[in-house]
Amino acid sequence: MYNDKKVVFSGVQPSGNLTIGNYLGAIRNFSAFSEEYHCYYCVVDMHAITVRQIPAELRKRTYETLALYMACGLDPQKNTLFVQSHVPQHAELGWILDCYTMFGELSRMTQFKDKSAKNADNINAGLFTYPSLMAADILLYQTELVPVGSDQKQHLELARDIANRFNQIYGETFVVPDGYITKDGARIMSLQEPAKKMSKSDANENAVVRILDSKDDIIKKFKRAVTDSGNEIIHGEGKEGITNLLNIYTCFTGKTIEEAEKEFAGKGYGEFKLAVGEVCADSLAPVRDEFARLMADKAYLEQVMAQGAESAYRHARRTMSKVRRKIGFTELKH
Ligand code: AQP
Repeated sequence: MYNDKKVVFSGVQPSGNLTIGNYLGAIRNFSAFSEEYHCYYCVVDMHAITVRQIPAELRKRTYETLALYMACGLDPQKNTLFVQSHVPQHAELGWILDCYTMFGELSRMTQFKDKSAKNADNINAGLFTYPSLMAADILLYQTELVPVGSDQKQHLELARDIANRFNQIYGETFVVPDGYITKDGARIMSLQEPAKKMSKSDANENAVVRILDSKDDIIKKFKRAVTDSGNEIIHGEGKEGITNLLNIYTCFTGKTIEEAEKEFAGKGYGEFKLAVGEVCADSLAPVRDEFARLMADKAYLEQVMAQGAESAYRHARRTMSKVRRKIGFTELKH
């Protein structure tokens, strides 16, 4: 515990322009914790390099992701907003936890299988050990709660297993974290292949709606969304495309699926897709405006980064000193 408040931690990779999946599954839910918890929201640039990045792009997206956190309502005075590589204890604990994570456990991770298939020419060790670095991110701050989309469930389970294993060997060291996965928004699917989750690094631009897309682009993408050969706007099996659109619509309007189905009963796919596009674009408009304002003030973003790194570093250092002592590393005496 830190300042007597329980801790919330979550992160987003600056590996592309963020999508409404990242927004609805994760970032939008972050600010609800700011009053009650000590919140650490991290731009996880070290995770991003498990896939080859263009350096200038990575740098730019790191600033953008931080600005998006704030544009989505995270006040840097109430939340610790920081960049992972600015706090070296992430790498340090990541390595230590690698030694408490089993090869078999990592081999079972579906994200590793998916990303290896997508990046067959660069299946590096970092891609494989990604989950133990993620465990380090979380455990470093003695985190109680991790708000994430449902695709991170498996990694989170592994973080819990690693924490329990470490605690069993050395006695209480880490808080064992719980996931916080909202029911709606937990899994937004691709607009072109609704069986696949929407991913910011998808090569097909029509599959992905980005938080910063213009209203015109958002509407165009929804108009092109894959549906099915029927004509009813209802959710369920065989209607994966429509189910995804209904889910997105309800996330932005706060309506239930049943209410949305009733609203569009007897209407055509075209009218429905346009309505989803409109509500999505209009809901994101204030985020886009605030993002543009923040990006124009790089000095302020750098100030937030520095302040966040300092606060995260202070907490991370305390956990690391405990971990180092427990595993038998020697102290450097001055
Ligand atoms: N489609 C999604 N639906 C709901 N939540 C999602 N998240 C990601 N995609 C969806 C949630 O967003 C947070 C940040 O994700 P990340 O950047 O750490 O990595 P990711 O899960 O690998 O996201 P992407 O968009 O698929 O990135 P790339 O293409 O780089 O791999 C997490 O909480 C995640 O659950």
